Amino acid sequence: MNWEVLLAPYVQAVDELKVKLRGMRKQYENESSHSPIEFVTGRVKPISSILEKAQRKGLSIDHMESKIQDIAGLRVVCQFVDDIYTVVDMLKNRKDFKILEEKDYISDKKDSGYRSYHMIIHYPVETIKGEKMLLAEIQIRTLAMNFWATNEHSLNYKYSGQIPVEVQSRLKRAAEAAFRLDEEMSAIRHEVQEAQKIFRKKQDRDSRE
Ligand code: 0O2
Repeated sequence: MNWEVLLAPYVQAVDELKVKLRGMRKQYENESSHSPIEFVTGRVKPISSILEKAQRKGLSIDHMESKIQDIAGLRVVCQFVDDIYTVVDMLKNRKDFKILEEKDYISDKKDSGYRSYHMIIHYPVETIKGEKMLLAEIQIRTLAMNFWATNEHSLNYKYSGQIPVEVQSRLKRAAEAAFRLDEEMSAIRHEVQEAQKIFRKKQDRDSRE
């Protein structure tokens, strides 16, 4: 298996999608309006994780590309929960990829406490051999959801998926706390946005002086 060849279109897809999603944020910035996108990250799944997932799902090498939907993974992090749905609507209106599946783990959180909105897309990549359609996953979540998921992911890695019960219940409490944090921030959203607008104007003035 030549991994470099197999993964090259995924590297290209992640690079292109990062530029496109970051471009959306930039356009909001240029218009001095609140961006529903705080930041965007992307990664190609490490080979060891692809193999581990293929083994866990009992997939042969031939079926990996069609069954592992997150070899190319993008993450859009937002300030407020409402921003997530604004981003979802914007992504639905785009013409450069097709949405195959949506999973709303926000209204329907996972047992672990995980919250996030997932979109599986069909994305065309131009290669020297023509167009290649591939799957990519876009995860959209708030800063609070991201903080929780990043920490839980590290703990899962540390404990090889067998997080001790005591730590698990703390994580569940932390997930609820993150959820309440999002709710409280949503309640003062307009105050926060106004303050950020004033602050941005001040920064613009300072940079011109
Ligand atoms: P990584 O290391 O982030 O790439 P599954 O069969 O459950 O593993 P599936 O069916 O492809 O995955 O889709 P699902 O459940 O929507 O999860 C896809 C990705 O969402 C995961 O990829 C994680 O990135 C994230 N995710 C899902 N559930 C959890 C969770 O409980 N905690 C955290 N921290 N992240 C989660 P990978 O391949 O598992 O991991």
